[in-house]
Amino acid sequence: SEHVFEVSFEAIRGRNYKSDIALDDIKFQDGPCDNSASLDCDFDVDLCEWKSVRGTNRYPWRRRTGSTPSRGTGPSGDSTGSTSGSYVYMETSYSRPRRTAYLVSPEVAPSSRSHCLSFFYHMYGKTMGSLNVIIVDKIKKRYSLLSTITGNQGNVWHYKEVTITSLNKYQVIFQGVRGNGYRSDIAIDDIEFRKGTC
Ligand SMILES: [Ca+2]
Ligand SMILES: [Ca+2]
Repeated sequence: SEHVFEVSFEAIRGRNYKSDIALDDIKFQDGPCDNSASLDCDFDVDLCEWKSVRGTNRYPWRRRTGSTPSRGTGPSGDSTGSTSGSYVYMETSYSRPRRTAYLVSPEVAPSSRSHCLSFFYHMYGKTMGSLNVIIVDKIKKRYSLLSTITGNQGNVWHYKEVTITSLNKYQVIFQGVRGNGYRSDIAIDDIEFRKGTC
């Protein structure tokens, strides 16, 4: 509402004295409630609430089960070691150096408290590029780089945690950046987002 308003709780007594009603811990803050979006996703069924946005790379982030089509890059299963589970990845064949693709979260409500974003990443390949974790402040339209991982990290899944604090509503963005060759497939799995610092 753009007008001045009041919020009131109306308590109505029941039939007899066994009707006490209690309230506690009322909070009031700007923005939608904190449970508006979930960032958690294991990518086994779909992209959950994440959106794949093609940047300059030939392919956007997409789900995959088993290994990626090229040898010498990409995982051979998802982060649980399962060849039936899925992950999301950026395919880098038929592309050029420094080309990008974006995996974008739903909007997260502002909060004075921190959140912990955790995820697994797989960055195997001789010509591996970079994975950047960015938050975009939806009010100030400002982008902040929170984490960057660059180069060949071996043929294993790694766990990563990033603490996020924002007083404005925001989105989390994973930016994949292709390296100098096709051995640059970047994969992500098991994103979790919870209250508190990491
Ligand atoms: Ca998975
Ligand atoms: Ca490939």
